[in-house]
Amino acid sequence: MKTLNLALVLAFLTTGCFGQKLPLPADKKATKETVALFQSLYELKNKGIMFGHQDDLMYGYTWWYEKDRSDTKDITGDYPGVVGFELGHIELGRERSLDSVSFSQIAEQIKVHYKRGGVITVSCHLNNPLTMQLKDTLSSKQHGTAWDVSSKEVVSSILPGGKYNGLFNTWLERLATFFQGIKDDKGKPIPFIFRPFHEHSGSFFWWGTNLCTDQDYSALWRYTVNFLRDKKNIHNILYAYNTDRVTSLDQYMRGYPGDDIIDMLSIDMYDRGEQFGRELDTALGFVTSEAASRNKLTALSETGERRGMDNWWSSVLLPVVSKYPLCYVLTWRDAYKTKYSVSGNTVQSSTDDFKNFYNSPGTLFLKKVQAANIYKR
Ligand code: BMA
Repeated sequence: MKTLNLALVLAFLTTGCFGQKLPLPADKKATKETVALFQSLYELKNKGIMFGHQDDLMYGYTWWYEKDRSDTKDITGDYPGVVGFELGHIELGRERSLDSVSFSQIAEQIKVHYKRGGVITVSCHLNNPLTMQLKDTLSSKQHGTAWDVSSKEVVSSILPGGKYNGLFNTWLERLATFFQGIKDDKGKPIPFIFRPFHEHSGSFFWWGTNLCTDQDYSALWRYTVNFLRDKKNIHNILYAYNTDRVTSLDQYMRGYPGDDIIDMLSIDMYDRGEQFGRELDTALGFVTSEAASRNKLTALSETGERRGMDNWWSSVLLPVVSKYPLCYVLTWRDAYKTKYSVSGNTVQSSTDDFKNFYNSPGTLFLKKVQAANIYKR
């Protein structure tokens, strides 16, 4: 009897309740805070959906790197629960990203957002390691960039045995060095979600579906994670698998690197027409149920309104996403004075609707995420 009681107490302590034991991240050596983040997000996805915004703390629609500023906060009085940061060009050893953001300021703001109790996600539009070595015969703007899809040999060329494997290792070293510097005040690694080689189902990046075989795409993922996790001993990363718009689970899973590599099944979908709501509904249906069967997290990791609607947040996005256990929805960057901004704040009515989204009981911005204390369990 005593043994049984002890077993029950232990079960309570490890699961936090008498329910099912919570799953763990793919990295068996994940740090305590990384495990806490994974498990908190796993639970939180059933309670509400976090709002995320790319580069929210770095610049906005009319400002550039101002202390504590955020377009989201300007409108709602609250920061996003999730902030996205972009590392493209770190591989080249540059000081600023492809969006002209300083990497040291990115590191600083990652720390700030972590200290506030928010979630960090990192994307990376890596240059094209193969074509950037070649002369640009057409002088195209995309030459040598992540968007350069002029060769189908890129992924195989950077895998072991490929001509540019050495170069790719150098790039991964640079990424690893940046990641190793992401620490809190006590010197502990800050956990974050990393979403490399994103939107695989599209063919607009050199790692896209039509640009490499599914086997090579999967090998690229495995090689990258093995490098960062096993070779460089980095254990504060949750890895997000990601596609662009897809219409079936088969299409979604093409090139999936495996449950021992991936922590989150995510999808990117922008609203470019009336069919968006239906398509998103279908896609989130199969992505979230697949994630549940594999004990993984889920997110709509990029989305945005592209039709000029002023009530998109409450009439299109919210009704669909609130049907599913998603950790977060993230809208892309408010590039300085561009057409699209987090709120559509060129249009007052859209800003008002963003406030409706903020005020919905189903959405979680930073204050609610802080209350959940996600890094401690
Ligand atoms: C894209 C665009 C680009 C940007 C890139 C990385 O979707 O916003 O202008 O350089 O993301 O942030």
